[in-house]
Amino acid sequence: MSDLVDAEVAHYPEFLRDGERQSIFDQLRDTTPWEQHMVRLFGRSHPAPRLSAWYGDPGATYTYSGLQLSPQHWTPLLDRLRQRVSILISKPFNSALLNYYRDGADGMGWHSDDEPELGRDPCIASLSLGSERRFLLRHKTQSNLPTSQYLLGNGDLLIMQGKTQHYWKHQIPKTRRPVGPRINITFRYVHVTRNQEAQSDARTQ
Ligand SMILES: O=C(O)CCC(=O)C(=O)O
Ligand SMILES: [Mn+2]
Repeated sequence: MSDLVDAEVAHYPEFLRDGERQSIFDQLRDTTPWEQHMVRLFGRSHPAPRLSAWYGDPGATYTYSGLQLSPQHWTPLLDRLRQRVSILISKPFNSALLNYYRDGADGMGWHSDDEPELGRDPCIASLSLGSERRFLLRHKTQSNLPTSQYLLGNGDLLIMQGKTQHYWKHQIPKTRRPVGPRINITFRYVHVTRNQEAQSDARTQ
């Protein structure tokens, strides 16, 4: 566990075994229906500097940057990874956001994973594959606290829980250094409202 104030962050380097990482990366890169979502920045819509896909249980709809994402069905691979992470930390997950950073020109700006459907004190489990990238955390109000950095390498798991999303923002900065592709999976638990459940029942009947 890190010693960051107002946060619970834990880094598990090499959570995935050396012998499985490449094939997991290849499968995710080649079989995921990647899309370039639009994101809103200062009131304007832009193509996100990365490719993404949303997976989850039926009804685990997620609103992200003003977008309503309906989940793809779990693949056997993603379901197995979800179970391994769940067993390690004894937490359930019903959805996953996949992000594909093709090179250093791709990244993700400062944000918190604090959408209302994630509820209070969400547990976010982030699994990284491929090239190592810097992951930064910045306190929202205490500007005297230094930015905290984790190097997320191939097969690493990072858990953020407790008050982390309330007090801290995080980002994957773009870089001019030559870096290869990276895929990140964030497992999340989306609280499905009754209304969404009814909609999803209606669709599956
Ligand atoms: O790529 C990462 O490590 C972080 C991804 C992230 O912050 C997110 O999907 O919300
Ligand atoms: Mn995030």
